[in-house]
Amino acid sequence: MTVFEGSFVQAEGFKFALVIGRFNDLVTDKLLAGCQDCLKRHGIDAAPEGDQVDYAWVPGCFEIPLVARKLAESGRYDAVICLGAVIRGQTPHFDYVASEVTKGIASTSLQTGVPTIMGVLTVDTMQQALERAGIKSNLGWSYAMNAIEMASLMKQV
Ligand code: INI
Repeated sequence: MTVFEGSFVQAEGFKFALVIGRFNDLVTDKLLAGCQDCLKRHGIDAAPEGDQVDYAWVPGCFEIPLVARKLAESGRYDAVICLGAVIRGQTPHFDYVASEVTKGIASTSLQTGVPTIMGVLTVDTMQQALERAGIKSNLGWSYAMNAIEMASLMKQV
């Protein structure tokens, strides 16, 4: 029997792309900081001028899949991490944006074979978003862990 399991201790050589939505950047800036902190503490040079992590900023979550897919197709990255925040308002806009970004990230992963991490918060209020972006925990950290784990796992399977 073979058990495939991603490792968190051999992350040094990985290359990642981050795609970050500017919409709700009070939240996405904090997710990004958590994500970078985790990458650095796993031995990855996350500096924008370094050669291990590239950054792409997009207007909002709706635009994330297009850019994530292009980066994944380049073949340069072990994983792509998507960071965004969709916060429910008074109109159905939330549902459209949340649905498209979720589907787009899933199809990017499946169609390119590059792990594409769904680091998009879909919440009802700004309070809930901030609680997940640092007030309580910072899910940006977890999304970086997910990327390391999947990058490692994909090298094994
Ligand atoms: N984009 C977000 O990232 N989060 C949101 O909460 C949001 N809402 O609610 O409107 C949002 N809208 C912008 C959208 O992602 C596109 O950038 C815009 O529609 C242009 O295509």
